[in-house]
Amino acid sequence: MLDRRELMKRAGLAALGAAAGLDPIKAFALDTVTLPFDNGERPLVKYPQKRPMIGLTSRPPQLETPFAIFNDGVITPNNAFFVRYHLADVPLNIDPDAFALEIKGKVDRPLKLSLKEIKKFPAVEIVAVNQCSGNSRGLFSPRVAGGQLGNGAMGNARWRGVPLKTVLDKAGVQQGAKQVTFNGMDGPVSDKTPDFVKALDLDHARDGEVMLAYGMNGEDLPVLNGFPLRLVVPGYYGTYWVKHLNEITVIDSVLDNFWMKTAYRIPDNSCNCVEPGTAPKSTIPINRFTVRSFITSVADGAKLKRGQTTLKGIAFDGGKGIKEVAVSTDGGKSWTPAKLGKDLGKYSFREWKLPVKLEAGAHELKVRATNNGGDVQPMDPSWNPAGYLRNVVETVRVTAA
Ligand SMILES: Nc1nc2c(c(=O)[nH]1)N[C@H]1C(S)=C(S)[C@@H](COP(=O)(O)O)O[C@H]1N2
Ligand SMILES: [Mo]
Repeated sequence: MLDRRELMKRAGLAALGAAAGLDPIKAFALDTVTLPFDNGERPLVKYPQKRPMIGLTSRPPQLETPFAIFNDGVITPNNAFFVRYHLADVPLNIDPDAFALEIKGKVDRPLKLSLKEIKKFPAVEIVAVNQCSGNSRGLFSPRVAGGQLGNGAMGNARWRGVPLKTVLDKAGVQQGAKQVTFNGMDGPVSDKTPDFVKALDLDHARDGEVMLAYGMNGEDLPVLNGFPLRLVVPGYYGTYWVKHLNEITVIDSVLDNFWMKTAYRIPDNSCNCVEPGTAPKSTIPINRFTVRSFITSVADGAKLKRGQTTLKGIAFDGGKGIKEVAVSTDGGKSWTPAKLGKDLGKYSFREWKLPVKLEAGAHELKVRATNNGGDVQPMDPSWNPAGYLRNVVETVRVTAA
């Protein structure tokens, strides 16, 4: 017998599948927004389980979070969380009862675990930011190829699941194993496109923090965020956070497919950057987030009442944790430390607030975060050919009257 809740859930999934046959951007375009770069006009689109989101592509669906949502709180609601896919064959009708996760390769006991079995392992929770490597790519100058994203390809959620280590230990990793690979249920529409498979080094995969997550902010994962199971790799760019994860393989080599060896690589030097317009001599796989901060309470171009106002925003980094956020209201000449909000862990967005006084006239507001490792956001943007790692100090121009 299916209970009412389960029936509703299945009806929702069926509706999602039906909607996938349409072109959601044409069918549900509500309005448009303009991101702050050339050709930045985007439709606001409505997908099942999502509120209106900034549409980048429809096949596969790629959705950005409207930036104002980051001012509502440090946890990004599931229905506003960004969506990124590479391959057009997105699995929208997964039956959770038939779902199974396979663990195979260089293990003593290959496993096939149902969702029920996975949920029987002791659960852990972690608040962590997921951010696409290409977040803010549209702001690069000179412009770079790839999805032209504003700042909304990031989000912060409380993930619930099982440490990957638990499952790897149960399978028994063999001597000589080097990496663990992750494959999800989505696939290419043509077999010329390589399937999306990512890898982590074995030590990283077994660090106890990398998680097989089935829960997000107290609910099941939304379909478009990887229902029923995804990898969560705290502090690391979203490319490793494989969705609809159903195949884990332990290998005794280093994965050299397109997604590891060609795509998602950064210059192999101390700044992970090159002279704009040039190519790096050598590259490494992208890894941890750079430190970033944003003002969320006022938008660029806003008109404010002169006098006292409280600025508010978020900061995060790749896992050292935020040490300080400083704010400038005079274009970077002088800086004042902001008050940090509640600490939800070193992988979470950290709220900051600062009361400031704005005289009548134009002001350049800037925000700059420093992490516990002493990494600080640069005043000038650095550049790399793929448009990754953007973390220049953000500027918001306002007028007070
Ligand atoms: N199965 C699958 N998982 C995937 C991808 C994908 O294309 N297929 N894209 C990755 C990339 S590049 C990002 S940024 C994150 C985005 O996660 P989200 O869509 O839940 O926001 O998913 C990752 N996991
Ligand atoms: Mo991504």
